[in-house]
Amino acid sequence: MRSQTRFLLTVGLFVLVGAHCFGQNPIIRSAFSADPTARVFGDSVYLYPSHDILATADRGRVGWFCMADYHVYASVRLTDWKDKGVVVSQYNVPWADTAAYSMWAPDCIYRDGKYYFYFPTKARDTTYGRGFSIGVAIADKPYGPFKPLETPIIGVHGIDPNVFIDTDGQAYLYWAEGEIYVAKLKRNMVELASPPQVIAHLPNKGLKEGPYLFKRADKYYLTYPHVANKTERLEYAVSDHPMGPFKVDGVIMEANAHCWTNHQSIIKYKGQWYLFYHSNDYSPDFDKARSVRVDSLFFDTDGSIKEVIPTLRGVGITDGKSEIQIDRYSAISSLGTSVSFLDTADRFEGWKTTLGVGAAEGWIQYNSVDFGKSNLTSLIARVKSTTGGKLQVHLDGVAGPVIAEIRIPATEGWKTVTATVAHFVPGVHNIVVTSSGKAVTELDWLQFK
Ligand code: FUB
Repeated sequence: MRSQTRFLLTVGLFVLVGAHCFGQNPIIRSAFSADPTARVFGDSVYLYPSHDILATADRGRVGWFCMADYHVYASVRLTDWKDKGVVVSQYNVPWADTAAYSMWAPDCIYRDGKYYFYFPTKARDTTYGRGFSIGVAIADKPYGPFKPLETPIIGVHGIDPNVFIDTDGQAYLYWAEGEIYVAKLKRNMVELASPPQVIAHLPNKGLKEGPYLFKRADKYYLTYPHVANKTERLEYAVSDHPMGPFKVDGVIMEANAHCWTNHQSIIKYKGQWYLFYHSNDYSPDFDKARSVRVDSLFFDTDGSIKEVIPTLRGVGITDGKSEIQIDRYSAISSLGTSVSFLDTADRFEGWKTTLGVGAAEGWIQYNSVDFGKSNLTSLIARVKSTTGGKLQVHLDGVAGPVIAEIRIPATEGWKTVTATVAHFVPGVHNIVVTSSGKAVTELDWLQFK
């Protein structure tokens, strides 16, 4: 639903419950986003992704990546991402080729009171070399305004910059150009302090790009997308030193057949590790229009990274009083339930769940809903069913107690109906919606009151 009423209702709700929603994947719902670099600055996480747009005959190259600028997003809870606006555009980079639309994967890092934003793009003339150069823009705040420098970093050619500052204060720049490169940075963060060197002992077959290095318990983890088979999967190698030698250690996330690229960053925030990555949720037929996701990441006792299985549910606790987008499910029945776009002409409208598909009873589960402490007595749901039907909401499992029954009158269009909450149980719970009978019913969202 995209009416002014819904907008006002949502704004009102944000004010009331404090924007405690949108923890699900993808996390950026208003535009395409890719190549996410997440950074913890102060008490917030700042997200610096690439910004995919669609190329047209007079903008970029149709069928290829097209990126003109970068936005930064911020969140404290990782469940509500605020777009803080454009930080750098190809039109305000003095040396950039504005016909290139090649503002690929960026990074941002803090040092000595300044925020340094690193980005690759193509230069207008070949003085800096052919192909991609890497530029820097500097700001006093993580959301800008960023001022791009007059020239790119001299001596660096390639894409996907990543900067790491070690505990001894030495900064390193990583980037990709077929291989993954590293060089020390001077204290000024914008000049190389050592010649570029290739990071050895990484897989020698299949493209590697998107380096992102982090340190944990004195080990340096170099993570990178690698085409081990047909599309990119996220892998990592470990070392005792930021420049290597590295030893390949495993897979962080398996390849996704629908999206050729993937691109990662890993942060620890409030005691939990998170993997930011991308897929093409809003653009299933064109994988150069991507969307950023986040899932939790865990380590084994030996320090190895446990493989992350991508989820739609994502991270964080969803406020029971917000619109619960149950189509971003934690689990779903193999029969009787399906998830599809609400409107294929405007996919940013999001998704809906259909239950009773193929006359089979189905279910869908959504984890970690916070009911709070005060009594929630009713449930509203946005639903549709041409025959009319009934849905049941269970607590903590398909066999768990039914806390509400949603009766749906026969309707051609979407309708908001109210149900009584039979058994209120405070705290954080998983909820399961089941179809009752064999009627086909559609559910957009539900919300406790
Ligand atoms: O977004 C353009 C390119 O695709 C990035 O620079 C690569 O890492 C890949 O994600």
